[in-house]
Amino acid sequence: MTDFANDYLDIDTLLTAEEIELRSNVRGFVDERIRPHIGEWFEAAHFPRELAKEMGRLGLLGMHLKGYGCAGRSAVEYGLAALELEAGDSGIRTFVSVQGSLAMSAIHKHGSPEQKRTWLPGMAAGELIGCFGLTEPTAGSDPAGLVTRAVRDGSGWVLNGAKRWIGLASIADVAVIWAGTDEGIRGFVVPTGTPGFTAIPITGKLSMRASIQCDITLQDVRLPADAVLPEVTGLKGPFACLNEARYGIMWGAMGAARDAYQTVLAYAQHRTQFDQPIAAFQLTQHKLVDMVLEIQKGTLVALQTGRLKDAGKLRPEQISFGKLNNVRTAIEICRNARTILGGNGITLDYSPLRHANNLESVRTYEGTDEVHTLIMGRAITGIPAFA
Ligand code: TGC
Repeated sequence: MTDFANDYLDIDTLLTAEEIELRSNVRGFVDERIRPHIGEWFEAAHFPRELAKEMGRLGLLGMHLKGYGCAGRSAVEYGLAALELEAGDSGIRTFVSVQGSLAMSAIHKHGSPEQKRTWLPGMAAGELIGCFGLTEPTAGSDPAGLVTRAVRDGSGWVLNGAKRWIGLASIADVAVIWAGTDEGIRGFVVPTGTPGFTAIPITGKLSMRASIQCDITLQDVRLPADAVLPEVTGLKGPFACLNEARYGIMWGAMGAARDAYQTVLAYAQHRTQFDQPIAAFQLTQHKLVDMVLEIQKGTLVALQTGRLKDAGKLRPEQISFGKLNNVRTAIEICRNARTILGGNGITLDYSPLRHANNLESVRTYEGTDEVHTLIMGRAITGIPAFA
C-alpha cells in the first residue's frame, strides 16, 4: 500500500532489491553513527575522522569506481547512498564526495597504474584521506583563471600558489592539485607531508560546520616527475571529476530535504496550538504538501539522471539540471520546514535550519546556481553567456 507520507508516488517501485538493500544499510549507519551526534559535531565544528574507516568498510568511498579496492557500485546506488548520508548531514556527504568523486576519481580517471596502486586501495578503505585543489582565492567560478604554477625542475616539478575552500585538506594524506604549466593545466598528486605544503582550516563558518574546508599554501613544493597525472591536460581533467561530485550532490540535497520534511511532519502531528495539532491547520498542510511535491520531483530527477549515467548516456549539461534544481529546492524546503518548528527551529535540536545552512555551501560549491543556469542556457540556446 502506498506510504503517502514518505513515498507518495511509489518511487521505490522503480528501484531494484539491491538498490533498496544498499539504501537501508546506509540509512542504518546514519541512524546509528551520525544522527545521535551531529548536533554536537556541528556546534563544535568537528569532523568525525574516525567515521572514515567505517564508511570504507561499508564500501562508500569511491563506491562507483571499479578495481583497486573500490566497491564498483552503480551510479544509482552511489546516489542513494549520498541521499541517505546527507539526510544525516551535508558535511558527511561532502566527505564522501570529496574523497570518492573528486580525489579518488581524479586518480582513477587520469592517474598512472602506479598512482592508482599507491593511493586508491588505502583511500577506498578510509585509511588515507584525499583532497582536491582546484579553487583559488581569486579563481572560483572561473577556474581557467587559476594562478598556481608548476614548473619543471630537472626531471621533477616545483609548485607555487594557493588554493581555497578545499575540503579535508588539513587532515588529508594526499592532495590532487591542479596547476598551470607550459603545456596547459595539469593535475599533480601531492603527498601532504611534502615540504612547502600547508593547509589551514577556515574558521567562522555558518554552514557545513561538521566538515573541514581549508586554505592551502604551496611554497616551492618539489615533486618527482611521476607526480603529474599523465592521462589529461586541460580543464576537462578537473571538470570530469566535478561531474561526478555534482551528480552525487543532486541526490544528497534531496536527503537533507527529506530529513527536514520528516522532522516537521512528526512535529506538526504532535505539537498542539489552539487546542489541535498544528498539522490540522490548512497553512501547515500547504507547507507539507509543497515539500512532498518538490522532494518527489527532485528524487525523480536524480533517478532519471542516475539511470542515464548507468547507461553511459549522461551529458554534463544534464547534471547541471539536477544540481541546480535539487539544491535550490532543498534550501526552500528546509527553510519552510523551519517555520513549522517556530522558535524551536532555530536550535540544533531540530535539523531543518542546520540543513538549510549547510545547503548554502552546497549551492555554492561544484558550480553556483548562476554557473549551472548558464551551462543550461548555453545548452538550450547554443550561446555561451559566461562573460
Ligand atoms: P571551457 O574553458 O570552454 O572548457 C574547458 C574544457 O573542459 C571541457 N569541459 C568539460 N569536460 C567534462 N565535463 C564538464 N562538465 C566540462 N565542462 C567543460 C570543455 O569541453 C573543454 O575541453 P577541451 O577539450 O576543449 O579543452 O569551459 P566552459 O566554458 O565549458 O566552462 C565554463 C564554466 C563556467 C561552466 C566552468 O568554468 C565551470 O564549471 N565553472 C565552475 C567551477 C566549479 O564548479 N568549481 C568548483 C571547484 S571544486 C573545488 O575546487 C573544491 S570544492 C570541493 C571541496 O573540496 O569541498
